[in-house]
Amino acid sequence: MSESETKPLPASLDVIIVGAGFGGMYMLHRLRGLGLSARILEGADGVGGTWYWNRYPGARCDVESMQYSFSFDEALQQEWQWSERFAAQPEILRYANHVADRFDLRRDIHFETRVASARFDEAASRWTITTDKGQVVSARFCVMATGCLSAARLPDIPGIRDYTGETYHTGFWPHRRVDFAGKRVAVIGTGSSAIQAIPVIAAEAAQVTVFQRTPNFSIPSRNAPMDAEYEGWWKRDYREKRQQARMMRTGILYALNPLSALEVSEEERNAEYERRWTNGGTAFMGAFSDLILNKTANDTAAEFVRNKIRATVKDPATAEALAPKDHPIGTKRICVDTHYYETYNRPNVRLVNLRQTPIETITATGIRTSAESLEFDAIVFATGFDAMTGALLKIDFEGRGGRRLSAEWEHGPRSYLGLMVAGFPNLLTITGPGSPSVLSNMIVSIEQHVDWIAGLLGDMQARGRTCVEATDTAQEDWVRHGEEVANRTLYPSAASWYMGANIPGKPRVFMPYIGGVGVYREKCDEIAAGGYTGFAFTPARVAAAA
Ligand code: NA7
Repeated sequence: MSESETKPLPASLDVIIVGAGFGGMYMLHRLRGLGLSARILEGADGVGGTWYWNRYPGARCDVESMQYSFSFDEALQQEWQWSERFAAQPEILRYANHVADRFDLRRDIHFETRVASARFDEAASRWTITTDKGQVVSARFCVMATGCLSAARLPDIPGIRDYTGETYHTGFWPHRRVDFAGKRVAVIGTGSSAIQAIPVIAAEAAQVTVFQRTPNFSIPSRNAPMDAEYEGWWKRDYREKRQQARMMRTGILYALNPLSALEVSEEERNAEYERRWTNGGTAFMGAFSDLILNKTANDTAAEFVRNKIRATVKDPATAEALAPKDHPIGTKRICVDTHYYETYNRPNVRLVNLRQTPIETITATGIRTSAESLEFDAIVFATGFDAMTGALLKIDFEGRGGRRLSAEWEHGPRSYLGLMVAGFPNLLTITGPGSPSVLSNMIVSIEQHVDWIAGLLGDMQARGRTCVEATDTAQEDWVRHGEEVANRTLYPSAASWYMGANIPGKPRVFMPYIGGVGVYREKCDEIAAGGYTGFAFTPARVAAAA
């Protein structure tokens, strides 16, 4: 009998939180502090969210560990020790479990329980939530902590069900060691997950064949064991450094060069790129201030990386196929790797360029392209996620007056601040579409949203308010503002998952807010300080409690 089966779900609560990743866990902790009754419903049998599911070989965070961790508790951040500059999945999952234990969160988490539907009862101002096990719970608030990259997606390749060998998806990797020794392995996809997994699989398998549709830009991580001096530098004044990170564009503290790539000489420009390439990681994109704004500036960085690929990969045709040319660098999430390009120099690794020879079908024993039939013992799908909206739209939400979230978002997600959707009172989304979320250090954005939501709920409690809803006007203004800011950048020019472009039929809308984490935080704080402008409350006017 699982832990959840022994623990009855109360019929009525103040708050239901969906998801026990970092967002859900911190939300529960904050709500306890407000004296609200809350439970988390979680589909997995453990905490960790993304880091519970993405157990593929080589899975690692692309934000440095000193910054990819909670900042809300000084003792926690001082005591926890990361072993590497960029933490690997098992260590981050250990950290998630440590947080759950340290703050005694498990007693309020119902594992192996998924939400099937949620209906808002206007008369009672409450959500009725039904789980996949048929349990029904009534809650005043529903907080979605379902993650932005949690609805893993298998491609629509003909014959996919006919294959009789082993299959894996990087986003729901089995919870056991997968043994590739002596096997012929196909990897479909070349996004962040594939780029991390391929070098590790290639070191073990007999053969690895990578099926690439679109190449991505990847920067070496230069991962290394944690440097004690560097850790000490962070921990000496962790609070202040975290505060600085919160105000950065991406929620990551690193040196952003204020200069334009076009106002320095070619020599200076390349020296800056070289310095950042040598240091490793996504800070490469901070080399100049206009890399995501100006195509000519961007081209200089893109060509620098293409030349690095050409210098690394020995076979010129493979190097050229790996060098991205159809999107500006950084407009699809930049990848961070450990020996990715070098892996193509191994005799057991081969790249199949699907632009030249597309996959026709998956067969019982392998993959057939327009040029050849290949046999495999295992196929790894590194084919990504239905990003940002996928996990939310899996739940049948019915808001005020029978409004359905799937219908409201038919032409793309619309929200106010990525926190609430008009027509869906008392429903809050942590790092929802319309907030910086996937363009940021997720833990920084999670903490900001959770703190803001806790502030809102505390304020409502103090004023005796029972219901909050984003107004249609505030939502429309926010969506328009989000579009305007996105259109000032090069981002919308790429067919990325930020745009919904990886899912056939998904509306092409730039989903995250690109105005910057610091700017966004200030807006949210200003809105709260102004009495929550753009939100309507019931009762509408009440004095603050003394
Ligand atoms: P991504 O970045 O969405 O990558 C998915 C990859 O799979 C990408 O290279 C796709 O090529 C490829 N793909 C998808 N469908 C197909 C089909 N049908 N045929 C061939 N190739 C296909 O997902 P990841 O898991 O790597 O990373 C997601 C995020 O997680 C990442 O940004 C980090 O934030 C963590 P395409 O580009 O569509 O041509």
